[in-house]
Amino acid sequence: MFLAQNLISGIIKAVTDIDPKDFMSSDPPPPRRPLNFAEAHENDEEKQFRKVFHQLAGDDMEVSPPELMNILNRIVAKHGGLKTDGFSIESCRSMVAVMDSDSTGKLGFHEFKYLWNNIKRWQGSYLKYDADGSGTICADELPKAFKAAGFPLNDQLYKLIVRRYSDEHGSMDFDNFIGCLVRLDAMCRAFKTLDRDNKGTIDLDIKEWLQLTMYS
Ligand SMILES: [Ca+2]
Ligand SMILES: [Ca+2]
Ligand SMILES: [Ca+2]
Repeated sequence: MFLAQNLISGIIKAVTDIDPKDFMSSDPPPPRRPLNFAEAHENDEEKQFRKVFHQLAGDDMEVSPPELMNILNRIVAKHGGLKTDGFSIESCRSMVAVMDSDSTGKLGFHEFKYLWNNIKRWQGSYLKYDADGSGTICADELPKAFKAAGFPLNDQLYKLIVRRYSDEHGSMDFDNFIGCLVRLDAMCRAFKTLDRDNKGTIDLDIKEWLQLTMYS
């Protein structure tokens, strides 16, 4: 109990000087629409993306965690500037969980497109802020890269993120960078949704807390 209190007051201390209004978490994917309606209103770019999506997702038209792992690892293998030991199934399960707005256990077209656009954007920050060209984001490159990605945190949170997502030398490789930002983005989005009166605080009971943390 004492330990838990310590941990919680530590977390609260770490986050009090942060204003959630500063976070640019992206808007949630739009609700699922009837397929015919959705397809009839798509522009060329979306139609093109839907074709690619069908190939990646297979006949169920949903991307499962192993499918996501396969897709991401094929892409990073082709890209020399991104150091990574590959996306793990665990990190792909987590990404699917936090993006799965309609609780199917997989990513549908809009959920996937949303994730995809974010990964593309964050890949840009990764390459831009890898100042020494090491292929990884070191601890001193991290604040700039995260700020550019839309998340101005404080020193304590950056340290905590390095402890959780970087290697023993403080370097974060590409799969960890993306895994971390997908989660950070989703958690900020969840916070904003729950903070209905926009006061910067949320009120959760144990059931809501577990629903949020256990499927993530
Ligand atoms: Ca599938
Ligand atoms: Ca889904
Ligand atoms: Ca670097």
